[in-house]
Amino acid sequence: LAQTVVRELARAADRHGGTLRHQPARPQQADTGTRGSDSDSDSDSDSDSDDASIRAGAGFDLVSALTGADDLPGPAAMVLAEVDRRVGRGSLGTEGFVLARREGVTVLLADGPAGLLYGLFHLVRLGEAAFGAALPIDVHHPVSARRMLNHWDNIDTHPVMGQVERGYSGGSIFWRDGGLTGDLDRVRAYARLLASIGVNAVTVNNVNVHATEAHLLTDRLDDVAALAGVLRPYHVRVHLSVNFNSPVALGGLPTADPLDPGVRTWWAETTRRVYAAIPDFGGYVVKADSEGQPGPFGYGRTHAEGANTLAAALEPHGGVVHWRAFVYNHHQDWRDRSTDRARAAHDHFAPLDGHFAGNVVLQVKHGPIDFQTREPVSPVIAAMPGTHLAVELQVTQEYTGQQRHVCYLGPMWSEVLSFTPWGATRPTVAEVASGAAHGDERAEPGRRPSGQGGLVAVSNVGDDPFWTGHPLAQANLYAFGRLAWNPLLDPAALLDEWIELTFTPAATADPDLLRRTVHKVMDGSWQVYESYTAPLGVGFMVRPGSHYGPDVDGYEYTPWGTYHFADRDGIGVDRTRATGTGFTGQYPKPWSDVYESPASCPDELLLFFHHVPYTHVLHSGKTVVQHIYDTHFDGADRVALMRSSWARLGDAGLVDPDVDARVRERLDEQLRCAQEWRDQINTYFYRKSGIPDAHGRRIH
Ligand code: BDP
Repeated sequence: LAQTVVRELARAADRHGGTLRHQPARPQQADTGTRGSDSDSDSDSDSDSDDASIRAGAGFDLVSALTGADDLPGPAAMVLAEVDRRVGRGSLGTEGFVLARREGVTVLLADGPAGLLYGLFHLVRLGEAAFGAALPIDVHHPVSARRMLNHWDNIDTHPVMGQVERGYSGGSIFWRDGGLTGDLDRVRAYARLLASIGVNAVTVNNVNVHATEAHLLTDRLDDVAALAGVLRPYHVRVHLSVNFNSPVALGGLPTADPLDPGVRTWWAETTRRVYAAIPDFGGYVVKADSEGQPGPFGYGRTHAEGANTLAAALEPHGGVVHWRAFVYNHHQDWRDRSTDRARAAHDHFAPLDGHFAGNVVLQVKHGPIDFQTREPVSPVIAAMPGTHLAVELQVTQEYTGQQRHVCYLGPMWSEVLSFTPWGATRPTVAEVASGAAHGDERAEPGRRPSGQGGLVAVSNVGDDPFWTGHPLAQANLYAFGRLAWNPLLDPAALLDEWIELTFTPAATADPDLLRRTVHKVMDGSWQVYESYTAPLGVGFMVRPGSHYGPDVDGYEYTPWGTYHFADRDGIGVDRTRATGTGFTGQYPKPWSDVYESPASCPDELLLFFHHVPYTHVLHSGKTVVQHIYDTHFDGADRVALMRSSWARLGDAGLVDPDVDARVRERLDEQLRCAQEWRDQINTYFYRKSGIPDAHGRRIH
């Protein structure tokens, strides 16, 4: 890792025309307010560094100590150094760093190499500002300890799902031709990319663990170790998705009952071998009793009993189990309006709060259903104060345009992370996920994270030359990493960062044109996508299986639990306590009351919580059906504008021709598809309701 830091530093210095002088790590005294009193314990110090101290916040004299030090190997534009690792108030933590610029020298300090690495990428983000005027002391810590990507990659190509389940960026970046990829350089480049956005953990296989991939845990472990070796220098730990039935499938045991002593021994032994091969292995991710995956229910056990068995195997090695809360009945009777998929995760997991081991992290999708364009925040997030919790987002755009549509998700995630489940101003979802809401430390930028939990996202990267299929979908990966580091960051500002780092500025009469146009195309693209797809939070209406393009009734009479209940009189799912499924009762106040009444329910979630007549008047003043017509006409028109804005950029030669060609091709498809959505949705609701468009537009 240290070598990586030096290499990255050289690149950063190069990029900004700076001179690089590497200051070798030297023990440094952490100032805990008793400066000097215990400095003798660091007697291996080889310099006059006793003068140097670090105090986050007030008083910081290391910069002057270093710039004035005579042991520097010559004049320096930048100095990086490790301070000692003693924990105490004001210490930086494994991943934190502090940055300042004084007297022409940029100084970056961290407690260890990971912090230096993150600090270097921060310097790259700052660009020339890092080497210009003086910079005040700026302390950075990630808010969440674990910032993880889940790759839904298979080694083999699945007959229906392809190689990457819900992947829209070509094949897997890790696996090819039935084995480990031969292109480890690309994995290395990916690791670097992940480090640059602060991601520090990945799973390298699908949560649906098929037969071949199950063997990564045992006889194909060498491949995982090889990947871990490539990711390690970039401070990215490898985790594995494992199959709950592994003791039977791989171990030949007669059962996978988590309370069976033989099963427990099998997990302990298998895990010991994993750590022998990969000492910094992160842990397991488990999808159990979900969509056909085996789980503890098969043995009459609870999910806490299941998770704790795997946790016990990992515990001696410092590993964690990410146990997914995505558990629901996918064989539902669609005629039964009282069964509600939205309720399932809370029904299963809330009673288990407090029963999970300390190294279990319950991984909860941000919404109660399944990564729809608009959902309320999952009530599970507020229901588990005694459980470590990670919030799961979907960077891969399964339900948001499959990387053929521009849909910048930063604003959606920012909304989710800043949502306050108890109504008061604090804590936020981000604080619950970091562990701070229920721990003793607040999760704020500038303080070290305390919990096991964090933020997880399903990756959108594959072996595509643009990494993410749609070149503009890279911004989603970027925003995820940055928000996982600091959820308070502004998504529009993140887009600025990404634009600055991604596009090479061209000499033009209007140097800001590129930035302005990319903002114009992307800023509101989530709302645009929402406006031409399923209305007012009702969700789905997508083609079954592929989940791309419109099919209003595609899931309506299926067992999957995703219905809109449109009939001649109205639409929406009644999830109230008074007359519906009672789902609103899973929220604490005030949300349980806010969502219970159509009068207080936010418009954008109305049909998620209520079944209303087409003539119901929204807070906006429009009827539901007129809202549907208006948003669908408007959404398709806005895509046409996005397309012409982008074309002007390409015509002016402001983007690389390959990128331009790919984005144009995708915008053509987005426009075609948005019009298809518009026409099907509008026609469907016109025919159901018999209510014409108030503006006389043509609807069939
Ligand atoms: C759904 C996807 C499915 C995943 C599942 C999951 O359609 O492919 O396996 O989520 O999260 O959205 O496990």
